[in-house]
Amino acid sequence: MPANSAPALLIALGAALSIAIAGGSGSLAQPAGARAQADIQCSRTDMPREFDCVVTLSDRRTGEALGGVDLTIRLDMPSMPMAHNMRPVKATEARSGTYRARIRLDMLGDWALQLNLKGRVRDRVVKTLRFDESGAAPVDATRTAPGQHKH
Ligand SMILES: [Cu+2]
Repeated sequence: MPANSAPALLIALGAALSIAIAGGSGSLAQPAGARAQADIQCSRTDMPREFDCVVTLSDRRTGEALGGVDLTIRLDMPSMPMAHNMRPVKATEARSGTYRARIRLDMLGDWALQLNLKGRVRDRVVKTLRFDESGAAPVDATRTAPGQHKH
């Protein structure tokens, strides 16, 4: 048996312990390295293919609202990557952690909304929604097969 195995184990335990302590104290400060949980709800407006979206951002670990984030939304149709050259939409913060954006789609159907967070928190979350005349609902992205729609 190697003579140094016991000290090595102690060092490993010490490292694990200090990581746990650092992780615990990290929740007290704001969120360097915080990961975002995003919820999005879009509703139709009076304009064709135009929707008002409300995005709620929170810290995935602590559940705290993520205010003061620079949020931009990119739009793409998963069934036709790059087919729609949509201008990214910058969201405005309505209240802490709640952001609004009005989006105008080329067509109805399934769209992936890529939420790009910068500033206080840097992260990227993709939500796929199905937009139709009545509004928008979440889509299981794995069920969106290519080639399902034609232009
Ligand atoms: Cu399309």
